[in-house]
Amino acid sequence: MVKKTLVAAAAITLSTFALSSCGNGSEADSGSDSSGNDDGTITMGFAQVGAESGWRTANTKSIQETAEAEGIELKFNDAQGKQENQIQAIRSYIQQKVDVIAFSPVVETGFDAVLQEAKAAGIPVILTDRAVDVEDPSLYETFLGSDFVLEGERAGDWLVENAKDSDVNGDGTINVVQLEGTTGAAPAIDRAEGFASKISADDSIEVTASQTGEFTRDGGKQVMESFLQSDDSIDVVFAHNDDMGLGAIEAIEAAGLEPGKDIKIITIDAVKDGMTALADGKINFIVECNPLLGPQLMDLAKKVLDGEEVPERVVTDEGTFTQEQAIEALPQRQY
Ligand code: GZL
Ligand code: ZN
Repeated sequence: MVKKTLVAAAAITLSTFALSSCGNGSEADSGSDSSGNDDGTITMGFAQVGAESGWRTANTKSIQETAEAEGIELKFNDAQGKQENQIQAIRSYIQQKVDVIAFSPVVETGFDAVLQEAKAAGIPVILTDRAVDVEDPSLYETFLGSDFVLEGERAGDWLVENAKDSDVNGDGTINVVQLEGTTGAAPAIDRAEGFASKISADDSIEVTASQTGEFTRDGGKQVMESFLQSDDSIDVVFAHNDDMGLGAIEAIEAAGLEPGKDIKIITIDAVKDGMTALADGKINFIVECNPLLGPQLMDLAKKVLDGEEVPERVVTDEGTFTQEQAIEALPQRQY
């Protein structure tokens, strides 16, 4: 199974390079109408995962606002987290003969057939946010999004560096419970992999329980309630996104414990509600995952339709935040 891996040479860090297009002499006709519409506007079909988290809301807003600003006609579908809905939406875009299809695959596998249909219809596909595992890498033009393994590694690195303060109950082991993202989704698989690879450096750190909270606040709360019922020695929660971490905070407080102090919390995303909890000391560390993919997506779509070369993968540039940094950064945060 050929999995599109991060091609270091081709990976262009979003914020430091403008997307270099090594045109194939198409400059001459770059003014040509690059879409099926006679008035030259581009029609894009976008199949979104759902509206499960603050990250997703910000991601959708960025895509819709950028399409509007750039005069791209956007057909948009919210799959409510169901792969079959996403596949159906892509099929409908093929029937409507859109110029380009973009989507964030809810899970990594099961898209080969519908992507073959798009290819047969001559409609280019751009992946955003989440990757797919496909046999034939020509089934999509490029992938624009984060390096989720790196995000998990950054979370693990922080815990290793802060291990001594993280054994809250002082029993000599750092007992971690993990709130996983959607089962089978690239961010869930890769963040868990990155985190595990880094904490293996310190054998006093152990993930004693791990379960999916579906990237939602409610899911995180329910799973954390069950963890707290079965284990009274939890030191740390590693949540694959802020929303599940915020749900865990509710469960921890309902159990009469102080989040950020009695139980340390590490999350990923850095959306406003997460950063606010971090600034308030209820979360201890957040790894950023940038949802503002709209501008780069529309730029890539235009280049693809103009027959220009685009990198196989465009990795977003992201950082991390401590409690002090969150206090600093909050006023400027866009989402
Ligand atoms: C990550 C994205 C994840 C976010 C979650 O790029 O796919 O899905 O981390 C969202 O908040 O639900
Ligand atoms: Zn402990």
